[in-house]
Amino acid sequence: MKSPVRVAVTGAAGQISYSLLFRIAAGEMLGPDQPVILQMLEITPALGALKGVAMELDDCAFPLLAGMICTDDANVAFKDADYALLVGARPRGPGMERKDLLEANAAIFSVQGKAINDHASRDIKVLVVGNPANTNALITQRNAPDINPRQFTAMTRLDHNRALTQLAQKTDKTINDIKHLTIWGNHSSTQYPDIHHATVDGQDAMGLIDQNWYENDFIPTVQQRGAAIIDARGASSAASAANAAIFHMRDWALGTAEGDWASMAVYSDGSYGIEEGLIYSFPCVCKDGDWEIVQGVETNEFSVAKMKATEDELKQERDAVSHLLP
Ligand code: NAX
Repeated sequence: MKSPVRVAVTGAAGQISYSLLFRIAAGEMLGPDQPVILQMLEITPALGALKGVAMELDDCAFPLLAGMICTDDANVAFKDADYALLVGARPRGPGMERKDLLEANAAIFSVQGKAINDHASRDIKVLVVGNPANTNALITQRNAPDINPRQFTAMTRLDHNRALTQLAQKTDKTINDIKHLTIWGNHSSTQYPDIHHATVDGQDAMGLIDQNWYENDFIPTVQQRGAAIIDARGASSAASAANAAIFHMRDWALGTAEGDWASMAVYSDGSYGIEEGLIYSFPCVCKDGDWEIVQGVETNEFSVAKMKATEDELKQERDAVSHLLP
């Protein structure tokens, strides 16, 4: 058995974490031979609820759960952390403008970025789930100047998984038949789900569907899926979001499937003309605990316009909080 690694999870008493923590402790994120110590962060009023979650984790008697810390202090939660899943965020309240939401979250994620910078393992892998995820990841990264910016990512895997299922259902195949699908850009309604390079059972996906379905059904369905879940369930996606976080981290740590790629919002190096330094979702391949943006994916005029629109939104989000960035 390996020695335990430390996994920090914020928003640990929230609904996503209620699914996420149990799957991490069961070994689904880092493998069946990797013990974990869970370092769970919450705001002070939620510490009671967090204690209940910790009691339930105890009651699962997970063989891989080597320890737990419950805290409202980010410096404690991120101490020596090897992995961090930043789930907790400020939700949009009544009458709150987008700018207010960005600023409220900037306050949270700058504190957490500093705590990561000062206390976490130098090799930490960070995934931001809390919305607006890409810009929250950017704020976290900018507040952690001593850590390589490549170690800060945001989650578009839920969008990727949603797109896989929509395409599988349309073509009467399974998700196992689909490869090389990409979510570009922001985890928001401007994201661009791209199937121009996707194959379904070895055939070009675009040859199996018509452009009208692609533009007017598939793309909006994937973009608006979060709102559709809220309408149906009366609450936002939780188990599927936790599942996507597990897949993102598992692939980053243990590698993407042979012959395929995954969508990850990562630190842009200027690939595909996307401004350097934005946290933008690209097709990525992971190996040996590191990710690489897949190069040479052809983009037609339709794709370039959509990739640009979501890049523009990310620039606007960044500019709205630029006065708070170090
Ligand atoms: P909940 O409101 O159930 O839980 C959030 C938890 O975070 C709460 O317990 C709250 O006390 C805690 N929290 C707030 N501020 C904190 C801070 N400064 N430090 C530590 N904890 C803090 O929300 P949940 O449904 O779990 O969703 C969490 C976040 O994920 C939201 O921002 C949501 O918008 C986002 N999502 C992101 C998705 C993605 O694909 N990237 C999809 C699902 C989800 O909508």
